[in-house]
Amino acid sequence: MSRGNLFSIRMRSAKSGGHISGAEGIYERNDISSIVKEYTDRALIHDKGAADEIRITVEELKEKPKKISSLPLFTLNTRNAEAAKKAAKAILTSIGITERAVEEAFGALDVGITMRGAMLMNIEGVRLEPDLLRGVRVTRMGITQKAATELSKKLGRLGLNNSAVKEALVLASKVHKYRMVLGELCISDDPNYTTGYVATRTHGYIRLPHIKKRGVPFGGRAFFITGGEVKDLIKYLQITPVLINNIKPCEGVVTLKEILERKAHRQP
Ligand code: WAQ
Ligand code: MG
Repeated sequence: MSRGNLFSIRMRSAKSGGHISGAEGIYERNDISSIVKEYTDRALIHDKGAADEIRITVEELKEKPKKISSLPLFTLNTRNAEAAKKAAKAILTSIGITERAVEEAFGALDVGITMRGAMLMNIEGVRLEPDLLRGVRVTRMGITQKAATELSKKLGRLGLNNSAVKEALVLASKVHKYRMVLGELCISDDPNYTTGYVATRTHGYIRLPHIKKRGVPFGGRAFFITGGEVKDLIKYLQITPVLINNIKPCEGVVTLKEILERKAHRQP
């Protein structure tokens, strides 16, 4: 990325007041108009229907973005929601998150209310976000053009080069850079997108196919967090600009056993 000030560009679209889609990134001034067009087009053509309201924010960053690597990506061959939940539980409990907390998260993602942001849960499953209806939105993250090209290439080999995967990986990579965050569970709110993921710093970003049944119009995110200042965490998630400039390996299908064992090798 060349010098000059960078901009956070964010889009949110709605239809009859309900959320349709969102997208965001960090870009150079020269790219603003083409990105605004791309985001607008995306909002107008969506599985959930065409938006009747599109909000786009273009905001110059006052702070230089922190440059980080993406999490390594893996896929499990979970065949149904039950298998996906079992795998999520095995991975998240292996780093000290309680089974109860994982159950709480799945329960909250299944009540049919879609929050704008993520839940924050301690390892016992107690909710810590100040606004329980809205949650905490992660914003001001992006990926450099060079890293985006690299990521597209790596995902393309796996047949996964789509914006859902890329954007979720960018978001998760920002989130898990912060030490207070131990794990994440994500289920898309898009009725046709049935693959979710769990992420941890040690295991990486692990895709869980069939985590929900096709047609379910809600989803959500939970960040499992450990002791520390929640206010500072929220500030980091919402305000601190982060740019992915290096891509870690993106692998094909692996077994749960491999994920759990590999973690052991990576531990210091
Ligand atoms: N910050 C916090 N929470 C968010 C954000 C954000 N920026 N954006 C979305 N959420 C929450 C919100 O509750 C949504 O309903 C929920 O997450 C799901 O968001 O590798 O598409 O944008 O194939 O629907 C996973 C990709 C795709 C898995 C996830 O999420 C893969 C996806 P969606
Ligand atoms: Mg969605």
